[in-house]
Amino acid sequence: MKTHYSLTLHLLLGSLLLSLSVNAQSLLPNGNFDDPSDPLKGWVTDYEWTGNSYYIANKDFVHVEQDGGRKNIVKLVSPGDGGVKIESIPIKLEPGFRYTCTLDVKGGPYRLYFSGYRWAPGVPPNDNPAIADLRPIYKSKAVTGSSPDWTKVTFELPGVKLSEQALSHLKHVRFITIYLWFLKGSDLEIGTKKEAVKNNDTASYIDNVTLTKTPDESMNF
Ligand SMILES: [Ca+2]
Repeated sequence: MKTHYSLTLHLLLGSLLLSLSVNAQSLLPNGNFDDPSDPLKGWVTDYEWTGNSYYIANKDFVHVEQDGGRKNIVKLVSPGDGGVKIESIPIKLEPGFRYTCTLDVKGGPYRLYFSGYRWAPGVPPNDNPAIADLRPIYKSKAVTGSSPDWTKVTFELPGVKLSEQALSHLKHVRFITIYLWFLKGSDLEIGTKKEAVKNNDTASYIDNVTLTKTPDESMNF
C-alpha cells in the first residue's frame, strides 16, 4: 500500500514538474542572442524611422560580442543624453496573464520595463506587426539600477496594483515588448577608471532574456 501511494505521489510530482517546465518555457525566441545566423533575431535596435534625433543612430551603439560560456552577449554603449536601447519584437498580450521577464545585466544605469502598444492609426490589425505599426500607450513599473557585475534582474507586467487609469490604457494594448533602456553612463565604470578610459568602455551588457506568463485575475480587462 505504502509503495502504491509513493508511486502515485511520484507520478503526480513528475507530471507537476513537467507542466511547470512547459509553462516556464520562454515566450521569447532568441533571448540568449545565440542564434547562429542572426544574433539579434527577435530584437529591435533600429529606430531611424522615428526621426527622433536621440535614437536615429541607436543601432550603431548596439553590438553583439562573444563571451566564453555565454556565447553571444549584447553590448550597449550610451552615446549621450538619450541613452541607448534594445526592444523585443512585439508579442501579443493575452488578457488574464501577468508577464515576467528575467535577464542578466552588467552595467547601467538601466531602466527596464514592458512597453504596451496599440495599433497606429490606419494600420490593419495583423499578427506580426513591426514596431512602426504600433503606438506606445502603456509602461509597466520599471526596474532601475546599475551593477558592475553580471546580475539577474526580474520585472513584471503589471508589477503594481492596477489603477483605473492604468486599466483604461491596458484595455487598448494589443502587443507588448521588453524594453531595455540604458542611460548615459558617465558615472559608472566597469573596472578601474583608467581601464575604462583606455578601452573607451563604459558599456552595458545583456544576455539570457526570458519571458513567461502566469494566470493573473488582475490582468482581466
Ligand atoms: Ca548568450
